Amino acid sequence: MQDRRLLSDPVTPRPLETGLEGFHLWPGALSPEAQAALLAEVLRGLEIAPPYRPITPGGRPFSVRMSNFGPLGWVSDRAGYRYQSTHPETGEPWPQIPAVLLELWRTLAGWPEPPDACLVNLYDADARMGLHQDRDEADLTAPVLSVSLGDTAVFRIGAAGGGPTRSVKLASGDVCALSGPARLARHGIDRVIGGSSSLVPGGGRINLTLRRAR
Ligand code: MD6
Ligand code: FE
Repeated sequence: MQDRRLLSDPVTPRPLETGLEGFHLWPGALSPEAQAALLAEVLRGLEIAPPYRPITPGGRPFSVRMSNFGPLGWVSDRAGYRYQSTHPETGEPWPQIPAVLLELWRTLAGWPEPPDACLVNLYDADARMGLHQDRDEADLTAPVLSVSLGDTAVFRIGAAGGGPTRSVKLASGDVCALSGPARLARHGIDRVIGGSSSLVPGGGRINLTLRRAR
């Protein structure tokens, strides 16, 4: 069991004000030691469930590579977006969600049930993620909690209904949540700032999003 001493001490009890109701940001929620421990667990999981490059339903490859942890994983292919219990290339079940992530969810998500899915996004310096909404989950009132490791990303977010977007940097160890009125916010990754962190061997960024898929 991971305990909260692995979180930065003290855990920021209240998130930074972001100006978008329901979008919460906890800069540096994970201490450098906790980031290194989590990264080691993530890399072990990725040996079981190797990162792969999905394609959009329209047939375009993502620039981000993906994998998943937990009972369910988010996948995209010609048939569409969905959650499934096995890796699309190996056919094997996804590995367990690392304990420190479950602890973060308990501490920060404000949701009674644990997550049943954790999407792992891997970015090299050229990868991006277009503006999207996370709406493939059964209960769209449950939050999505995001943990960033490695190079800093320029995250873009705007209200669900449209209008202006703003950009927020997500650095290694930062945690953010889309909840309440921001649960269906449009968001994406404009770019990754190569060389901004030395955490991930060989560089790059890993983002972990915890969800309630079912
Ligand atoms: C990323 N994040 O940070 C992409 N989704 O690489 C997301 O798509 C995301 O940060 C839902 C909630 C929070 C997120
Ligand atoms: Fe998302």
